[in-house]
Parts: sequence; structure tokens; C-alpha cells
Amino acid sequence: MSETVRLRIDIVCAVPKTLDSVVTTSIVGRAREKGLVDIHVHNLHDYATDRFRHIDDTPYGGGAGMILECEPIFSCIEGLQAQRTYDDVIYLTPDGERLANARCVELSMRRNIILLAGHYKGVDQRVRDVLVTRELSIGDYVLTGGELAAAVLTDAIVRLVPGVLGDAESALDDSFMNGLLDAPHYTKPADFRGHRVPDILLSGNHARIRQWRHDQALTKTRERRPDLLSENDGQ
Ligand code: 6GU
Repeated sequence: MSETVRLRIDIVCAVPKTLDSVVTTSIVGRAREKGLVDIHVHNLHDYATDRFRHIDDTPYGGGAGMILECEPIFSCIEGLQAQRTYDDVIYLTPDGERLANARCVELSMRRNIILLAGHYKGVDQRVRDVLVTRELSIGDYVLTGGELAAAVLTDAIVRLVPGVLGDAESALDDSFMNGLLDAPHYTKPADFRGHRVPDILLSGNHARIRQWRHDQALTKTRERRPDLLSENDGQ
């Protein structure tokens, strides 16, 4: 409760319910309770100007799908920017830069960020031209809305904020953190239905265990993601 807030995330979206569980449960919920991160979800319908609270309209030039209008998005985001300075306004969209670990690390060190989740066919281009500083996609597939992508990004960033993970080491050993996939893990029992834990892990020789884990990580990365190795030449 008494920790200082390191990162504030404002999520602007059309379907806030999608984000409830991510923001309130597990590690992200605990980080918020500890006061390490501050997460606010804003419903674009609250910024609609008509009494039907509509926030989207048909596209100029015709075609299928609805486009989120400028007015509610500008009103919400400019209202936030009047209260504090934001380092980034990030639009979640399948045609954005594909999210990778390095970007999550960078964003975890920001002070205030806004995440804008699109919906339907996306937002009016003028929102992107004027308000947005960065566009991110969470992978090469299409979701029905950006809310789940915003939830994924929030989870990935928050766990990297210093103090959020209990064991300070654990984020450093993750897949991707050192450019390699993670080594295999085992817990008790040492023999489960005849499937034995590798002897090396029971040996108590920590130098050899560290070497074994590194070798395993390297082998797995070579097999599954050789593209990661070409970026750091295998060590
Ligand atoms: Cl950020 N949004 C949507 N709607 N679909 C996606 C995505 C984002 N990233 C991958 N697919």
C-alpha cells in the first residue's frame, strides 16, 4: 500500500468488461494493491456526445464495418493529457509493430502510458495521425477487438515493473529475457510413474546445473526458434 507508483496505465476502450479480470486478479491485481502500478480503464461510451452513447459510424467511401469516431476518443485522451504528461499513447492494432520482449521491457520503465484499444474496423485515421505515438500488434492474427491485446500488453509490462514479481530473479530467467527460450523445469517427485527428473538437477552441483540449463535453453532455441539465435550469434 505504501509503495510509490512506478507506472500508471490508462486503458481507453469500448468494452471495459473484457479487462476486469486482468486488472483485478493475480500478479497484476497484486501489483495494483501494493501500489506499484496504477491502472485505470475508461469506457469510450462515457465520452459520447449523443444520448444513445454511440461512438462509431459507417466508413466514408463505403464498405463493411463501423469505425470508432474521433470525438469520444479525443475527448477522453485529451482529458487525461490535461491532468498529467504521458510518455506514450499506444494504439493496439493488427497492423502495428509486432510486440516483442524488448518493447515490453522499455514500456515497463515508463511513468504514464495510454493504451487505446480499437474495435469494429478500428478508429478514424485522424486519431492515429494526431494522438497516437506508437502502434502495436500482439501477433499475426486478428482479434475482434483491441481489448484483449491491451490486456496482454498490460500483463506483459506490469510483471516487468521492479518489485512486482516476488523473486527478483524470476523475470530475468524467462524465455526471451536473455535471447533464449527457457530451460525445462521439474518439481517433486523425482520419479513420476517411471519418468525421472534428470540426475544433474539432483546433484547439488550448481555450476554444472547452470551450464546444463544454458545448454538445454540453447538446444531448444535452435530447434524451435533459430531466428532468435541469428540476432545474438548463439551465446
Ligand atoms: Cl492489437 N488488435 C486486434 N484487433 N487484433 C490483433 C491485435 C490487435 N494484435 C493481433 N491481433
